[in-house]
Amino acid sequence: MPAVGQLPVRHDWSRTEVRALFDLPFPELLHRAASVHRDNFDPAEVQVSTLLSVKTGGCPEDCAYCPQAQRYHTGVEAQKLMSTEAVLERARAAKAAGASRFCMGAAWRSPKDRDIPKVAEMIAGVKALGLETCATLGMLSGEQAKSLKDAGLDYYNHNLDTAPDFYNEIIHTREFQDRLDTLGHVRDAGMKTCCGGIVGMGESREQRAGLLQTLANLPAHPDSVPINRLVKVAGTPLADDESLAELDPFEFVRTIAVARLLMPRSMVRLSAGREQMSDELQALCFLAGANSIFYGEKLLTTGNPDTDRDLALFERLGLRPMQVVETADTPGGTVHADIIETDTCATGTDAARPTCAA
Ligand code: SAM
Ligand code: DTB
Ligand code: SF4
Repeated sequence: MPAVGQLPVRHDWSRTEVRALFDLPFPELLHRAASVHRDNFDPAEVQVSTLLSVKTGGCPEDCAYCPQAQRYHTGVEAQKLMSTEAVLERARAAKAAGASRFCMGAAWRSPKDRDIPKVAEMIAGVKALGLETCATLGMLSGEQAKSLKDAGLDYYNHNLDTAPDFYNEIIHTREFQDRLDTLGHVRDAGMKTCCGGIVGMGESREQRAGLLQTLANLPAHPDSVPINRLVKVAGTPLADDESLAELDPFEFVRTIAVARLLMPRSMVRLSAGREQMSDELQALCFLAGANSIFYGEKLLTTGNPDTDRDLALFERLGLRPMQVVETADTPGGTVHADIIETDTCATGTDAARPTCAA
């Protein structure tokens, strides 16, 4: 069992402090992040999630990166909500392939109340297979969050996406505050939060620092922090913007490292964009503290590395998938074998425990 982290979990990071971490010499930043990573986790373990789009395309929102927004012409074919049996078939296959968490995504601004029983049935079915459950369905009301929790939902993914002061460049159909409100409903319902953002959308380093600062200063650190590198899909405004420069790969690694330093006990997920990354870049991300990936040949609508490539990468790097175990202390839930002592620190109710709080 790795030692419990020596650094206290803080929720009061200033922008100047976060920016100073970003500005460290690269070797120094990586050394610090790798040290904090091993203080809190076994650095050879990577949590493996599989993603399935259970309702694709036709979304009314205007997120400038998203291939599923109806208003952009991206070639994504809209599909209605899948049947529970079809979802369970995919979940069984994901489990057989070694995934420990199954995440269901829907291209909704927010679910309608009449959608909730259907999604609840899927969640209960996936849970019964012994997988951790995660969903990302857009904005939720407090009542909807409670219903999903009652159905057995472990994690809810809802991203801040970018810094508060860059947000209006990217999304106009909902406010930053709406996202914070949904995260509050998810925490209040007792679910774990999965919340991160996208980099490479033309934001500055200062704004990347702003995104991570906002995540780390939430009332509880997100249990999972997906860091997505923009996947440019033709037809979306960001892909069609010829003036948008590629993000320097080392800047992406810096973002992972700073996320690890600010949120030492969270799972930091190397999320969208892996298909376009070299093995060496991914290895640097694991060194910088990433310890979770999406596994399987598709994300929601875009590609992900072939499973063979991922298995070979794990083999070459000596990494192994993190196991989950059922425990009596987590009724209806699963806990990562190696993070039982630290995991609850990141949840709202336990954030005040002496070992968790600043
Ligand atoms: N509609 C729901 C919502 O927006 O919360 C759930 C699905 S949405 C596709 C989930 C997340 O995927 C977004 O918040 C964004 O961070 C990420 N995402 C979508 N398109 C992406 C892209 N082209 N590149 C990187 N990340 C992307
Ligand atoms: C997250 O932060 N990244 C995932 C998951 N949460 C739902 C989604 C990435 C989507 C990439 C574009 C696509 O495949 O449509
Ligand atoms: Fe819709 Fe979610 Fe895509 Fe935004 S990110 S357009 S809300 S599916």
